[in-house]
Amino acid sequence: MPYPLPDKIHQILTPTGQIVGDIPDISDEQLIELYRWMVLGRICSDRMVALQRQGRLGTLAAINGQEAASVGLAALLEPEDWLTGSYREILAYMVKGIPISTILGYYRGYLHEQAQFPYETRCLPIQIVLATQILHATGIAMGIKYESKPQVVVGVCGDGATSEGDFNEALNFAGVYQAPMIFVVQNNGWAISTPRHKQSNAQYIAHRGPGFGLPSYIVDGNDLLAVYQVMREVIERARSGGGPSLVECLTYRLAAHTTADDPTKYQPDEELQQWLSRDPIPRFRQFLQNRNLLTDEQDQQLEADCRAEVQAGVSALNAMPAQPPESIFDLVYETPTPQLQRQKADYLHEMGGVKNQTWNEV
Ligand SMILES: Cc1ncc(C[n+]2csc(CCOP(=O)(O)OP(=O)(O)O)c2C)c(N)n1
Ligand SMILES: [Mg+2]
Repeated sequence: MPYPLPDKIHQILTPTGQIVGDIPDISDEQLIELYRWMVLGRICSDRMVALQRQGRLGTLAAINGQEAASVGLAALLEPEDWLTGSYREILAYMVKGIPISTILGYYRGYLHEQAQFPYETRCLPIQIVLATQILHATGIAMGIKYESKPQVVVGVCGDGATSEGDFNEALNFAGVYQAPMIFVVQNNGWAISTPRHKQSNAQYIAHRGPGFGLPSYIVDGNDLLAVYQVMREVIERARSGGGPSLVECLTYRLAAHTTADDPTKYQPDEELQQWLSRDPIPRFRQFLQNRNLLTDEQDQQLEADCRAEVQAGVSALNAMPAQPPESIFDLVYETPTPQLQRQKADYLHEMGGVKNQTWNEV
């Protein structure tokens, strides 16, 4: 059997702050930088939910609880590497270089340039159709292999998305073509209200990798150092021609599926409480404090700086030109059908002639 089945959960830092693995070779400044990304992600996610509640953004998915996996999967990517993800990857996209204002613009339904992911970031747009981004990622990775470039691709999806044919087909293609591709599954236990055990009878999603000939890893997704360490190994292997890998990050969403969801209808409170005690941010903060790398004052300052950064993103969003609401009718067909033209006219009539909404500063 060339690839032993993974049966070990990689962990470096337990929820109670115990060090149980080798700390990766990483500077003190980088440790603080990784922590800052997690704090920024949590603040940004909370602010986005508040903006949605005020009617200033559309439906969106909070990332609370998944900050360690999000930062760890993106932190080691080079500018030329590619990242494809779902609606749950906003923090990973930020780490890869997408401005906060661009993400906010997307969630306000803006389509103009300032709300689109810049090409230089090598991020594909946020994908809502589950697992399709994994096929796109694999296609890009196969292209990179064909052109013998030193780039890698990280494709991210949730546990629910792994039940799609697309995910499994992508694993097969990446394996056969030995594409420089890293599959990352953010297994947060739920696909809206469908629990993980109803997605697959396998104990771990990573157990699927060896069946496709891929080295696979199960990682404590709330342990930033563990995710970082595994990502370093799989990225280096892919970049040096060693082929694709599958990484399953065991994590949990501490918020609703989206702003249109009420998890109290299905999520057992004991489960939530258990995972609240594994929150990746206090765990990493404690680690930094134990190493005398972060005082309470420095932590407060870091948080204030992150709030200011998110606020700057909101201000940049408010300075963007508003999207004319009728533009939703303009982008479906090159030549609109008579039905669409009628709908557009009715819509504009209903809107009372209001074409552009303006947003006051918040
Ligand atoms: C192909 C497809 N089927 C169904 C949906 C509706 N849908 C949106 S999110 C979601 C759950 C996805 O769960 P998971 O992959 O675990 O990601 P998570 O939201 O937990 O991050 C579903 C079924 C969709 N967007 N695309
Ligand atoms: Mg999920």
